[in-house]
Amino acid sequence: MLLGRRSALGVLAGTGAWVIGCSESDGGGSSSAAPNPALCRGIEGGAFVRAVPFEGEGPAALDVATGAGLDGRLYDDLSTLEVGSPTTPTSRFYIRTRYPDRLDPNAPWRIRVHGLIEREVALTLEDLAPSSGPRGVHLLECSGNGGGAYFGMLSAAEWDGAPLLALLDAKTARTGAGTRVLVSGFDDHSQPSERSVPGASWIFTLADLEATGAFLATRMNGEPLPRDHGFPVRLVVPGWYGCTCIKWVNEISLVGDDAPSTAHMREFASRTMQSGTPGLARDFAPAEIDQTAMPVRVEEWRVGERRVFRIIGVAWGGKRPTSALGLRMNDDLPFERVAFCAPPTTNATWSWWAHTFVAPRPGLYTMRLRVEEAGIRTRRLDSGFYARSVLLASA
Ligand SMILES: Nc1nc2c(c(=O)[nH]1)N[C@H]1C(S)=C(S)[C@@H](COP(=O)(O)O)O[C@H]1N2
Ligand SMILES: [Mo]
Repeated sequence: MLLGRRSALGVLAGTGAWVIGCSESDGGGSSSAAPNPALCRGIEGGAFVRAVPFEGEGPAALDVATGAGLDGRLYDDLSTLEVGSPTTPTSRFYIRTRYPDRLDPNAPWRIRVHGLIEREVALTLEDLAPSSGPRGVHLLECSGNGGGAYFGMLSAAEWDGAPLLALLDAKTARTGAGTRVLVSGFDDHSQPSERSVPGASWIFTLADLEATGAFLATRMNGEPLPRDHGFPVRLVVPGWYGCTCIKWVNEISLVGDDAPSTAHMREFASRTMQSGTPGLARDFAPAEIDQTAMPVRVEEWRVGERRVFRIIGVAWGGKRPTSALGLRMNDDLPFERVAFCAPPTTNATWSWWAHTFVAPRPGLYTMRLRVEEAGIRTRRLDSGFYARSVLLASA
């Protein structure tokens, strides 16, 4: 069987062309790598030497919450996540904006629903309860993610919540002109922000809410939503950037086709790959996360007499699972297919992959990935956004 026990050399030979000193994979997408769960556990017959740090990233504290209000952050350390895990432990889930100090966690929560509906209503948490249930694992990524924080604004959790569109349909009667849904969250902080505009809100079409299955979340990884993640209720829009996942949701308004975009949408226009900064909500494209991938950990191993690197990474975003992922260890080297730890079956969270590499020369290597399957949009990946560099010694 393909994935059965093999010698260390056999495992390596199956994952790259270095053994014969020339490239078999021409990057044209012809070669395919079978899933390789063994390589995701380690290099059989090899000895782990050290983790190799990424060059030109940080500095940033990882896995600890820092700052307050709109500038409060927690960057998660993707390099120490358990390989293969679909979720991030809640205590390490990234935070972008911390619990507003002007909110009272003990006050009863109400969501004001108004606008182009027949009668304004206030939703309580009790109103959400009947339609709340497990919504599965979904990842969040901040559209402002980047190397300054080791790309640690990417996390995944298992959520419970109530689908938003069905809730609105059950609790309100829309007028014909009410075609879009504005979701806003509490965003009043006593600390002035150095980087962000206060006020978080996004406008969705009814079709967006339907297609994504957007839901009002009240639980995360089996526990009530932590304060910093939107307690008591936040929006989760599966497949869209985190800036659309409004926390501390306190207002929903039915608006029309002529609704202006919000200040929050405009703040995030370029980061969600809009063309320009549209003044109308209807000129915003869905803030979808395209299929992408990056290495999260590079390890040095000793295999017999050789120095071998193991690259571990994740692939996420997009709408249909693909395992056609090519990695180029540097711009002067060919793309080679990476092996997934398990065949990717969902785009709701990341999939793990691994690869081995023997460096032909010592020095800096800049790793880039590409999707080698037609019809999959990869704008941010192809822009070089997720390229990461390491200093490697030769064999
Ligand atoms: N009320 C409010 N909601 C918000 C924000 C905010 O600043 N205020 N930030 C948004 C952004 S930019 C991101 S990436 C996500 C982050 O959610 P998390 O902190 O739970 O990871 O929340 C979104 N919801
Ligand atoms: Mo964000």
